[in-house]
Formats: sequence, C-alpha cells, structure tokens
Amino acid sequence: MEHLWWKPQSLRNKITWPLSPIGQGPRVKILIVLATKNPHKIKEIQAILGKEFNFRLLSDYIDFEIKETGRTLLENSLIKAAFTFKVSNLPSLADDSGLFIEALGGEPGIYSSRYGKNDEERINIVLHKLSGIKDRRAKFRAVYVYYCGPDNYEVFEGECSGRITETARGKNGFGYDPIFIPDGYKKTFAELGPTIKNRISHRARALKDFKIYLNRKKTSGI
Ligand code: ITT
Repeated sequence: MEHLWWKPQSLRNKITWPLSPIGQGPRVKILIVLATKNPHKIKEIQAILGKEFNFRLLSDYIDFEIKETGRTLLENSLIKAAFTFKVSNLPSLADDSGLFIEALGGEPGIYSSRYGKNDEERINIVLHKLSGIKDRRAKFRAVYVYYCGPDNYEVFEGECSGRITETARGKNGFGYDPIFIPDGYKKTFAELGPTIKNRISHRARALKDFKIYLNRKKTSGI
C-alpha cells in the first residue's frame, strides 16, 4: 500500500489547517490504526508519536479480542497488525511487549499480560519468585509491526534495561512500572512519570526508529 502523505488530493479531510507557509506544502498528518486495546499503551504511543499523526483504533472498527497465539513478540505483533489491517484496510501499527527477567529465565516475557489476573497480582507473583534472589536484572522489550499489506510491513524493536525492586513504588504508568528501575535511575518508571518514561522506554526506542523510517520514506517519496 502507498503511504498517505504524497496523495494530498485524495486526503483533503486529513489536511490540518492552517496550511504551512507557501513553498513548504500542506501539513498532512499520517493516518494509522493502532492495533492495541491497552489504553495505557495507546496513551504512550500517542504521546511518543505526537501531532504528526492521526490515530484510529482497532476498537473504532470492531470489538474483538485477538488471540496472541505466537511464540515470540514478533509473531504476536504480526498477528495483531495483520488483523487490524484486514479490518481497517489502513496502515496499522501493532505493539507486543513484555518484561524479561534474567533470574527467571526470561519470564514473564511474552506472557507478561497473562502472568496473573491483574497488575497487582502479576507484580506480586514476580516479587515472590524473586524473593531472596540478588540478581534483579530485567529488560522491557517491545516489537512493533507497521503493516501495509502481507508483503509490505516493517518491524521496529526497542529495549530498556534495568532492575526489579524489592517492593512496588509509584503511581504513574501501568503494568510492571512500579517494580522496574531503568538503568541510570534510582526511581521506578511509576515514580519517574511519563515525561522521562516516554523518552527512554522500550516503546520510545522502537517508535523513534519508526519515525525515522517514515521520515525517510517521506523525503525519498517511495
Ligand atoms: P494489546 O495486546 O491489546 O496490545 P496487552 O496489554 O495485552 O494489550 P501485550 O500482549 O503486548 O499487550 O502485553 C504486554 C504486557 O507487558 C502488558 O500488559 C504489561 O503487563 C507489560 N508491559 C509492556 N510494556 C510495559 C510498560 O511500558 N510498563 C509496564 N508494563 C509493561
């Protein structure tokens, strides 16, 4: 599928007013459909990608729980992106992510969202399994798939290394944020808040590459 910014005539309703100064062309926003249903992820993705984008959500089209049957983050991300593209027929962006803990052999990993019935229980399971263990190293990983058709998709990955705390701390963020301290910091993601998290997180790193990719496409006009 072609990208959307070099076809402004077919996208009049996507043009953001006021137009840019003459010679710089109209400010055309990039329309993508986000495959995720997690409202926290949606908020972070929108904050990281910013105003150049117009977002639609999978839930704008259909109320459906996609089964994550893959064995890797990439497989699951591809499943979500392909399904969202099929439903919307628009460029779709999926995120599969998780927390990988060294001393637990990579758990919870791809099962991060299914490790317990809610965030509190999932955090307690991790802290319990790590009790008495000195090696607290862990990393968040995110794999994004930008899907424009079966033979036309790109993959972007991001990682954020850190360590797991002894107790949960902080109120911001979601998931395992209260027990994860990124390298170079003393506070958890849940204490650091969105401004710092959205600069250094696995999500921020993957989406930085995604933005670079889109800008290259835009300037090369491919
Ligand atoms: P979608 O499938 O709809 O995108 P989900 O929450 O089920 O939503 P995943 O299958 O990718 O998404 O699971 C990712 C889980 O990993 C998420 O639910 C959290 O428990 C954890 N996780 C991922 N990124 C995180 C972050 O930035 N902070 C804290 N926990 C995170």
